[in-house]
Amino acid sequence: MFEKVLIANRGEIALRVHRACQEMGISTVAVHSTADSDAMHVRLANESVCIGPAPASESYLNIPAIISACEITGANAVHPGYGFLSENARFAEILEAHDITFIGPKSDHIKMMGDKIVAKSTVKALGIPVVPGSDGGITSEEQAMKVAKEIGFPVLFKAAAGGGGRGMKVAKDEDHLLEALRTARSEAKAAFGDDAMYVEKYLGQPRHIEVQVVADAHGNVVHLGERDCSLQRRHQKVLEEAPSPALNDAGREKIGEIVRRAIGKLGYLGVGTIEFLYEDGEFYFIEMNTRLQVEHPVTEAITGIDLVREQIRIAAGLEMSFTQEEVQFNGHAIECRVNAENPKTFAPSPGTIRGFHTPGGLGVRVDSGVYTGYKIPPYYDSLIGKLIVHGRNRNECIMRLRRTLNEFVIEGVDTTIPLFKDLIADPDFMNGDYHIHWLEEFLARD
Ligand code: MV4
Repeated sequence: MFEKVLIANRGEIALRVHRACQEMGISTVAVHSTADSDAMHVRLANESVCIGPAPASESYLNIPAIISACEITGANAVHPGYGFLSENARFAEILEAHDITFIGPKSDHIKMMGDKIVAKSTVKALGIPVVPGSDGGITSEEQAMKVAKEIGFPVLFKAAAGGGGRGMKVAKDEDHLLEALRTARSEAKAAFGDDAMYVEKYLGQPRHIEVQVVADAHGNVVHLGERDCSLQRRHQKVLEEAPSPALNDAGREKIGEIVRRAIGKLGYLGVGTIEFLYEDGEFYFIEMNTRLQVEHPVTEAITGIDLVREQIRIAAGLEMSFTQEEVQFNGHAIECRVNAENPKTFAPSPGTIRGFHTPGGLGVRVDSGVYTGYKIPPYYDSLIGKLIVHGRNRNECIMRLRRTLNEFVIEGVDTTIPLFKDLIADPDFMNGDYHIHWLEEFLARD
């Protein structure tokens, strides 16, 4: 097992990784920018290294500085958290070249899933259902028109280098196809320097359901069920829950086993998430994430499995600590992403936290890197913390969530807590009756 792990991240996820390491007897190294000298992840870690100035491009994304921090401290492995360098194949390769273990999948798989066209054709060949569309990329405007007519309008153009909603355009009919394709292409070129595109049937009101997998180097592959992440605003997830209100045990078992078989054939290593759109009882693959995700705690809550611990075990060459047969899904969990933002306008609200009291009690988890007196810097994302609530069933979970939102005190900055109080009181939410556009419609109501 590793003696020392460097955590190449900040905020709540850096604390999350530190906690798993401590429980495994592993010493931790925090890295931080000059803006984060007083951050909790720096205080908690066994050692810390300043890796650069405030902008992430010069600190948390600064590969040479992070490699130097490993060499200075003698760290044997790096956990990248989410965001920043977590899906950077080159970072994983450079670490390996320095005999430092990247706690994550093989760089080939990161690269493969980073190209959405390659990802889609790869998983399709492994038996995962995909959205009907161009098999591979668009080769000409004529071919794009031919495919669109075959699958039927509306269609959606997507960038191979995209993800997270950038470089996408809907064409509602034949007359708008070329305009959509050309606009999507130029946006992709500007955003990613790569204008490779593919086209899919546009699904109008699907849910976003993702399946968690874990695979080790000994041939064990397990699925940990799904998370429903349909409640998003501008491609940012706001609230996630597990299990999905839209799925029953048979549906879960079916998609879980399809994913499990595919991931086994792929020879994937570590934790991963296969994202689907779900409409009219059918799953359609959209993307695979090769990292630990922000919303992983809802899966931990209903399975009792520590995903970061498993990541570290697997990276060290050990077997994962459970089998598919041992996985039991227990009750219901909901996560709220509490951001330092105005709950109506979503304007960022950085500043000093003057008062901070987290809720507690049975089935309550708060993952946060802030404290009273902490100054939220303006340079990074606005996540203050995640409130994760577990109950024996969805109704108990929602009642507990309401109770904990009322207990949560954060003074000095605006937060999205009031939004969650409104959201969970809505009858559609209570009934689990929502889709990927529902939250934006809810927010547009007066
Ligand atoms: C789609 C879609 C409808 N039809 N694909 C948006 C981000 C990217 N990861 C995939 N996305 C979508 N792909 C087809 N064929 C609608 C979306 C989409 C979306 C997906 C998941 C969660 C929120 C979303 C919000 C808007 C659009």
